[in-house]
Amino acid sequence: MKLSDVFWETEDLVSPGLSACPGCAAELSLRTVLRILGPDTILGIPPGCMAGAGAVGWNRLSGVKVPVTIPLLDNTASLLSGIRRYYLRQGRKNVKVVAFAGDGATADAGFQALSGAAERGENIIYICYDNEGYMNTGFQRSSTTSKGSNTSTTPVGQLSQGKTQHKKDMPLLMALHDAAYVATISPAYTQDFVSKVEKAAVVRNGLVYLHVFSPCPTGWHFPPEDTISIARLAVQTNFFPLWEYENGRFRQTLAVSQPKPLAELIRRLGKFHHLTEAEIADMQDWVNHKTELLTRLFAAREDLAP
Ligand SMILES: Cc1ncc(C[n+]2csc(CCOP(=O)(O)OP(=O)(O)O)c2C)c(N)n1
Ligand code: SF4
Repeated sequence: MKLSDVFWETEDLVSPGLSACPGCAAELSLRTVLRILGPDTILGIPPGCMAGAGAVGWNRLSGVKVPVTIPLLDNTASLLSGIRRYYLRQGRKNVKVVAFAGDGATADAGFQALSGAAERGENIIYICYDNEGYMNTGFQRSSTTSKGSNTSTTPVGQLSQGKTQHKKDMPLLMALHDAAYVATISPAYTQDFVSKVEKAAVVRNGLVYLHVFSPCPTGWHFPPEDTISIARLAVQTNFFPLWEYENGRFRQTLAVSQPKPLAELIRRLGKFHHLTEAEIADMQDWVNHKTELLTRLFAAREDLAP
């Protein structure tokens, strides 16, 4: 689908009037995803910003215009597996059963359910919007929060310089589950975004996992109008590389020929304002290491078994 068709020829299946913060990338991604998947979709949105912001509906006046349920924080993939099986039994294989879940619900609380669903090959589309923390309850750290982040559970002060662990690599973990289709997605690269969601919509041989980089102006402390440029910078610094995995193979979908220094991204986010040059250099080393690992996986694709 061409970009112009996505935004002019499809219905916005999310009403106006959600209470997400201005500049929220998660809301933008939810709207875009639903435009592509269309009305034959059932959503599961676990507790978190997108459920709390009213995507599940306020007074029958606002919310998403497709059926939506709120699973628990920790059972989204199991609940949706059951719903998908029901539709398959009814012979309605084109009904898309989709999770739209925060990183806490995905990488921490709901990881066991998601891992099990991927291993069983449940035919659901699981989308994680990664705003790097439990944002709806006051910016607590999650396992996908970046190292050094100032959060309410890793506060910066005399005894602490923010989170001490690096970010858990959820998309890579899901690829290593050999899920049917895995992709990283950025709201700043919309054509790439659209192609991947379109691909996800027709997968029938197992679980789809899409990991969306989701800048959060409120929790990361940057101006709301900067959301897309922050998302773009994350790709251009190789902090959030764009790739996909299917049939046992990794493929880079956007090559960054001259990556920008990670410091350019870090200096724009208030949650990192306390970081020293040495700490930024440590994060740059981590990004370089990750880039090298992925480069090897992209190169090895011809050698991997289908
Ligand atoms: C088992 C459990 N623990 C805690 C909560 C309280 N709670 C509701 S929303 C939320 C934050 C979820 O974070 P995340 O999944 O990252 O989504 P975000 O808020 O960032 O959109 C928490 C902790 C809960 N609903 N269930
Ligand atoms: S706290 Fe962040 S993720 Fe949550 S609604 Fe606001 S901008 Fe979006």
